[in-house]
Amino acid sequence: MYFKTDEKSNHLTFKRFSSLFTLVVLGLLLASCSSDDEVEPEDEPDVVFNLTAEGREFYIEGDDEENPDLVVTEGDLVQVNLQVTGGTHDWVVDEFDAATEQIGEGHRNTIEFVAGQSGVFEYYCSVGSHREDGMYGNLIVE
Ligand SMILES: [Cu+2]
Repeated sequence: MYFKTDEKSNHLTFKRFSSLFTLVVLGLLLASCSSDDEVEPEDEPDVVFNLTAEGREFYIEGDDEENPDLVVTEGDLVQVNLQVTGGTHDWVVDEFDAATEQIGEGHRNTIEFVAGQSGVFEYYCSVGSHREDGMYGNLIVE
């Protein structure tokens, strides 16, 4: 008789403890989810350019036009994914403080910036004399 009661109360205590434990775990999960949101408030880009750099040219992936015009709309969040398939390059637009890292063959680097002003702006590669050698094109913000 005594044992039974004790067992019962132990069981109840365990039940309470386990539901409390579940609440704590849930709370922690929720807290980690919301803090993730704070760390990465990244918006979806409005425009994505997948660019390849090789020699003294940029190309849009899947197209062979050299240093093509890149056209966006004023206010767009622009994402540039640069992939280097030969040499070392970067992709820079001074007016928007947009610059990838200088990366070597086989590497990729992604940046995002807001095209907050309309006009025609030069994008270029800032490595060595690449810009003078013709490694530039137009970012057209309409
Ligand atoms: Cu370059």
